[in-house]
Amino acid sequence: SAPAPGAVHVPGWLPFARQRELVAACREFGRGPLSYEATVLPGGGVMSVRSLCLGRRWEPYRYLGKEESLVELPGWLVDLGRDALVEAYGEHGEFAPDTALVNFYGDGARMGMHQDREERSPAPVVSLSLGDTCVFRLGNTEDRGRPYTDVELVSGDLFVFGGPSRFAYHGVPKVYAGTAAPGLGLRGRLNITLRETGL
Ligand code: MD3
Ligand code: FE
Repeated sequence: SAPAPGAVHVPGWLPFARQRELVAACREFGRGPLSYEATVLPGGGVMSVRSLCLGRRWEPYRYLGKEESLVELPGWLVDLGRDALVEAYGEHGEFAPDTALVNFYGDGARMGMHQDREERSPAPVVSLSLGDTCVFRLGNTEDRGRPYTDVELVSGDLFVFGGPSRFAYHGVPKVYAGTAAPGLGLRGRLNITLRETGL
């Protein structure tokens, strides 16, 4: 479905076996030189979400130079991002993601309303959800308030944010703890976003 212009939600896009593989891969990503870390906000607050970045490295509010990339973005994840765009728009339009941000939501974790403006490319953002179901809030491009649309994101769902939705405020106000399928191998929620930094 298309909850806003340029935004496409594809419930259940990832087969369960693929979800399990992605969960295992996200666990492995955290065993190498990188780990899932909380981001400190400009005002000193600490985010409840813990994040890890593959490929072009992101640190709070900016991307670093390529030479500082600690773990390459795997080719299979680039391919999955391109497949996602074909699913959402019928073509990938030369989508060439160079970074993946993986967010882990443990007990009580949430993400406040924000815009993603560090990327220098107009390319869409691909989002894959795994584990616990959450409420995802897609707002407007003006401010954090109304109008916004609340959408439940379930494990295996694909969401693509292109066109006008690319610079919309968005957040995750609620995660429903314990809703992940028992066989998935995950307690909590993971979200993988694939992006072009344009750097
Ligand atoms: C809409 N992550 O990492 S994914 C983020 O579920 C982020 O972890 C949320 O917001 C999560 O920045 C939401 C969906 C998402 C990602 C990027 C967007 C939605 C977006 C960029 C523009 C508009
Ligand atoms: Fe975001």
